[in-house]
This record gives sequence, structure tokens and C-alpha cells, in this order.
Amino acid sequence: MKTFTSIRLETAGAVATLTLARPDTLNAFTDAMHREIAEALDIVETGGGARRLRALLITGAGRAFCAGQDLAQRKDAAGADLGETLQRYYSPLILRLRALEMPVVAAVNGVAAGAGMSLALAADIAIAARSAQFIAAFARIGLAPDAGATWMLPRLVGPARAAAIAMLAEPITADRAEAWGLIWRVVEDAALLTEATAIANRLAAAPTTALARMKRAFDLAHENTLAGQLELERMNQTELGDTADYREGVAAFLAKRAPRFTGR
Ligand code: T3D
Repeated sequence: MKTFTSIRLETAGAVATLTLARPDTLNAFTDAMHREIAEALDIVETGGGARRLRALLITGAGRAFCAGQDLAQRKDAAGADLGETLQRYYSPLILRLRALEMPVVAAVNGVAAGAGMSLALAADIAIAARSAQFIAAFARIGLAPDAGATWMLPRLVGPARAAAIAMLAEPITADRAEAWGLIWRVVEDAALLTEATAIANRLAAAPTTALARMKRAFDLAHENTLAGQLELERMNQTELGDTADYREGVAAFLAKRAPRFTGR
């Protein structure tokens, strides 16, 4: 597996783990880190060579998940067009994760601030250590949420909470994030990686194409009419009904045994 400087990419079985690894800056995003993440996603998307990857786990090294944009890179940014960085790095990253044909799990090991919070929310399943916090830090520095946060926040927690989370930019505890539906689950700090890896392994053994169609259907549901969504569901089942995993699922049910899905 390729070696990077600001991230790590490891694979175990069908699970790829991408670790943001700039712990001295709480894993803040630099342009170089973005480029490495893009390279890592190239590897993940193509299945990592001979071994076919079927789930992606994202976490952070050290005490944080990710503190968003590296502000040291913005010291002399007066007048700079920040929209360019969004266009070049953040927006493609979020779109790639949402379009990835496998489930994405975020293991939020510590603070997730700014675009770091957006990254966690872009996962299909986010689980957090009890000590983790979510901070929409953008307003603290005069920005509005980005990297998909304005799209994800109201959908996850409703408009009233989304507005307060973004405008007050207060830390949201992991417990509150779970209670509000921002994330799937909170676990004890020491159990985070074990639990997240177990979820990723479970997803990697699931019918991958069906999971990929689910994530697309859930995303499109926000803009579709009911009739449009019914049509999308029809197209999904047309495709999925012709997969080896569907045949295996039905055969396993009838034989009263556990299914062995291959992702095909
Ligand atoms: O610019 C564009 O391209 C537009 C896109 C924007 C996307 C965004 O993400 S905007 C939001 C950027 N992020 C922030 O505003 C968060 C900044 N960080 C913080 O507010 C705090 O660090 C935290 C609340 C996340 C954590 O606080 P705390 O007290 O636990 O840690 P700390 O002491 O503040 O940070 C520890 C170290 O990490 C410290 O370095 P030092 O003093 O030990 O050398 C700190 O400077 C560094 N660090 C933390 N966040 C960042 C950072 N360095 C660079 N950039 C950061 N974002």
C-alpha cells in the first residue's frame, strides 16, 4: 500500500482505513493533505488492486478527528477566493464520499470542527467517542458552513437545530450529537476503534451494491418527488434483482443458512 505523509491508508480484509495524520494541528486539512486523500480515494475506488475493498473507515490520529481547514495556510489570505479551495478540494471530496460505491464509516475519535465536522457528517454511519465534540467552527472565523454542512445539518437534525449549531458554533457533545441524530452512536473512548472496525467489517460483508444504491437513494430523496423516488426504487430493484448477492440472499434464506455476499 502506498505511503503518504499527512494521512495513512491501511487495508485489512475488505476494509480500507483512512487516518488523517497531522495530529499536531488536530489533523487540519492542508492542500497537500487534500491531494493525498484524493489519491487514497483513487485506490479505494478501484478496490486496492487484487483485493476488492467494500467499506471505508475514516478516523483521525491523536486526540482529534479533524479541525477543518489549516488556518496557518490562511495567514495571508486577505482577499483570497476561498471558494476556489472549496471547488478544488472540499466539494469534490464530499461528492466522492457520497458517490463511493461502498459504505463509509466515520470513527470520530475527538473534536470534529469546521470542515472536519462536515467530513464526519458525510459518512454513511458516524460513531463517536464519548469525549468527542462537534463544532461548526466556521462562524467563529467569519465564514459560513461548507463542505456540505449546510446540506447535511438541516437534514440530520432539522432546521432549528441546524441554525443554532451553525450560528452559535458551540461545541456539541457526542451524547447530544447522538440524541439529536447527528450521528449513529456514541461509544466509550477506548472502544471506538474496535466498535467502528466491527461495523466496517460487517458492512464489508454486506451486499455492497445494495448499500451503494441505498446511499444514493437516501441522498436523492431530499430533492425527489415521491413518484420520482418510487421510480428510483424500481430502477434499483431491477439492477439489484440481477446480482449474485440477491441470488445468494434468497438461496441462503431458503436453505436456512447465513448468506455469503460477495458484493457482486
Ligand atoms: O479556507 C478555506 O479554504 C475555506 C474552507 C474552510 C473550511 C473550514 O474548516 S473553516 C474552519 C476552520 N477550523 C477552525 O476554525 C477550527 C480551529 N480550531 C479550533 O477552534 C480549536 O483548535 C478546536 C476547538 C478545534 C480544539 O481546541 P483545543 O483547545 O482542544 O486545541 P488547540 O489548543 O486550539 O489546538 C491544538 C493545536 O492544534 C494548536 O497548535 P499548537 O498551539 O499546539 O502549536 C492549534 O493551533 C492547532 N490547530 C487546531 N486547529 C487548527 C490548528 N492549526 C491550524 N488549523 C486549524 N484549523
